[in-house]
Amino acid sequence: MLRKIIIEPDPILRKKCKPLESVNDDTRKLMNDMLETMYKAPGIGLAAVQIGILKRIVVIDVSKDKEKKDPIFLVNPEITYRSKKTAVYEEGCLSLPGHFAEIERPAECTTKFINFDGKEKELKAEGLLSTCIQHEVDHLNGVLFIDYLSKLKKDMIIKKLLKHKKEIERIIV
Ligand code: GNR
Ligand code: NI
Repeated sequence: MLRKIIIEPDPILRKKCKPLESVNDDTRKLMNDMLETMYKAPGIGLAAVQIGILKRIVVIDVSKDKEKKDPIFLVNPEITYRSKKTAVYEEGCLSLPGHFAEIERPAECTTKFINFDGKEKELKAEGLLSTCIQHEVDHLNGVLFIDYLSKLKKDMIIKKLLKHKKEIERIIV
């Protein structure tokens, strides 16, 4: 089932998400909905909070080939290692449509998480996957990439998004 993606500014995106006690069929159903919503957008990652569910769940697929899907499901992800070396990527966010910025983060990270089958796993990542994992874990803590920009740039983006939201509201109502 396709879900609606929440756009900034929205207080939901600033909430801290709750860890899951277990992975059951409802969790798996939700993860499949998240994946469908992410592919349709299209995006390379999605946190549950972006569809209004305050749980620590993330889906990611950074595979280039659209034919060969390679989804990753992360429940209760915890970054256990961050490299000193950093990398800069041009980041986008499905909750900040039309806005992009270069963000510097640790180049490599290791993440402990529970997978689709409910098993505990660890994943060492570099490149775009590493950046994406850090971007998604930020979502679970109510953090967006614009929080790393100057107040001026951040406020400008929020203002534009708010204007865009109000215009859409005006058309619908
Ligand atoms: O689709 C997305 N692209 C992206 C590009 C660079 C760094 C992070 C991302 S994640 C983003 C989808 C999204 O908003 N995930 O929360
Ligand atoms: Ni995002």
